[in-house]
Amino acid sequence: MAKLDILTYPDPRLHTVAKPVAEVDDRIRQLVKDMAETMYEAPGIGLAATQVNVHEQVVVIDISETRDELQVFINPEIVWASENRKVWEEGCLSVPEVYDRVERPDRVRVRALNEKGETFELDADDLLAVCIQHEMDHLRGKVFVEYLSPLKQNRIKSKLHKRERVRM
Ligand code: GNR
Ligand code: NI
Repeated sequence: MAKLDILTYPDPRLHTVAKPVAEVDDRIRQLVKDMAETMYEAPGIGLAATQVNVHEQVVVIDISETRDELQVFINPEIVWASENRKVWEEGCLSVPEVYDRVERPDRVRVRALNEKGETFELDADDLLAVCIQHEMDHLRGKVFVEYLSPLKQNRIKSKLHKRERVRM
């Protein structure tokens, strides 16, 4: 097991588009373990491979209070999204200390592969729906702050550059 380094916005590597996983093999299962360890230690409720500079379509999520309900999504696709949208206050491990409101479909149906390479479908609402969409954005090279106004994005960039300089 290994804890991985998380890229910080505005690192250009966060805008890389992830490739589909060709085969769910031991290499991918090790990546899933390392990503889970990294997410739990951070701590966060989700992590996309993009954030640890691996550009393949792998996501881990655990929204449980007890932190023992790991969900793995390989090559996830949204097969249905509700017309109804909802605003949620989002944060991101790649954008430390920034929280802001993002509007997204409030329910989604996702199709993905599990760690065994089997296809499954899942209906998600509330926090799980938000988290899956947030992680799938990472795989497309999109960070949640890109939904905010250009003014806010510039403020966040300068705040994180300053933070970098003092090595917080
Ligand atoms: O830990 C996380 N919390 C969170 C809160 C609201 C909406 C989305 C998230 S995901 C985030 C972890 C992360 O950055 N995943 O990419
Ligand atoms: Ni994130």
